[in-house]
Amino acid sequence: MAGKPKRRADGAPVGRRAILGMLGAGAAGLAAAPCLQHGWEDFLGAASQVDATGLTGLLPNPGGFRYYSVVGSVPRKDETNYELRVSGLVDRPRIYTLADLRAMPQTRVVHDVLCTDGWRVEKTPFDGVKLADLLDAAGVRSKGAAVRFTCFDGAYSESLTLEQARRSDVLVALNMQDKPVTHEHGGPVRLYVAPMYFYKSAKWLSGISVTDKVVPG
Ligand SMILES: Nc1nc2c(c(=O)[nH]1)N[C@H]1C(S)=C(S)[C@@H](COP(=O)(O)O)O[C@H]1N2
Ligand SMILES: [Mo]
Repeated sequence: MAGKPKRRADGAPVGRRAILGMLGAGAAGLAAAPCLQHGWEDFLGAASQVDATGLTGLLPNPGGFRYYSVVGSVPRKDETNYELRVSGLVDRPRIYTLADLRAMPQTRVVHDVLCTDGWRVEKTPFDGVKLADLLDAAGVRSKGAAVRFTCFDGAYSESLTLEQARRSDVLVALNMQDKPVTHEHGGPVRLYVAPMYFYKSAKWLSGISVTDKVVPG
């Protein structure tokens, strides 16, 4: 991971650590250095191991969050053009608008946000639709075992097992800190996977596809 950045067939870098804007090249190199274990773990316990240098505390850290994107510019979407496509191994594929999502029952999850780079934002509220509700509405077929998420940045993807995806603290989030998710934070709709490191919480969410196995992001 500290070696050559991976590239897609079209030449676009796919590394998730392209930290744009706020971090200079030196700071980005520092942030990219550790290759940490990702996964389903007690990240509160793991947090103390993440920032061994203490240097990340010196980096710009507005509101505790850092801006991440693997691409330089991301189109802006709002209620006029946002779409979320639920597809794959389901009986009832569907495209949701922002209004559709807002009309569904909303769930609030408050948890600490933790990035593998060592920063944390305590007790951050997110509100949105439970991913489980969207999966139930779609009718997951018996071969479905995992869920893949794609983004309208055109590059980032992530995935969960179906079991992880069905947890009640996994949201298709419309609000973050009691305001609509901003473009910078992946709005109008981002995934929020409360029990896992924040890299799982795909920003600019545009696709949810049920697959027969986990497709690594
Ligand atoms: N589409 C997309 N989603 C993404 C990322 C990204 O680069 N692109 N980075 C991930 C990582 S590593 C983190 S820590 C969080 C950062 O979210 P923020 O920019 O709102 O702080 O988004 C996650 N989701
Ligand atoms: Mo992250």
